[in-house]
Amino acid sequence: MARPGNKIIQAKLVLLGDMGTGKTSLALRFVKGQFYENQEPTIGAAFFTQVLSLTEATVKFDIWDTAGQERYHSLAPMYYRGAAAAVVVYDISNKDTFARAKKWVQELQRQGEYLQYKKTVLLFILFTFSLVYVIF
Ligand SMILES: Nc1nc2c(ncn2[C@@H]2O[C@H](COP(=O)(O)OP(=O)(O)OP(=O)(O)O)[C@@H](O)[C@H]2O)c(=O)[nH]1
Ligand SMILES: [Mg+2]
Repeated sequence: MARPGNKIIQAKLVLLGDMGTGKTSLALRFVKGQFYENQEPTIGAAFFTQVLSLTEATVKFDIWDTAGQERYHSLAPMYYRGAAAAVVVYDISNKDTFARAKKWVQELQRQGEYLQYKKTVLLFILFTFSLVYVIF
């Protein structure tokens, strides 16, 4: 809930990474505090919102959770365009997903003009249940 009189920041956040690395699980944990062992793969992309009330400001997150399957790769620019931050996710037990994460970082750096700020916050998230708050 927004605090009365508090500054409101609207921020688009995009989750990127290989299939099965836990993007949707992270989003669901952040937004609903839930976890599903049999989480279905995302088709295309999923959208979530979450409001974070801080002392200085209230942050309204628009979260785009992209699908990691290769066939959806070409859709990605639609979701990272105008994003304030990108969270790149990989599975610590799967080396290939780390290589894929590095490719995402390179793509974001190449496509810098798509992003809202030149200085994009890039985070590598390990395969854990940690709750991630990205503030910028
Ligand atoms: N053990 C364990 N399993 C997890 C964790 N995070 C996610 N999973 C499981 O891993 C599987 C894939 O998780 P998803 O959140 O669907 O992964 P995703 O990155 O959204 O996958 P795509 O939508 O296909 O790109 C699901 O069965 C989850 O339950 C974790 O931290 N630990
Ligand atoms: Mg997913």
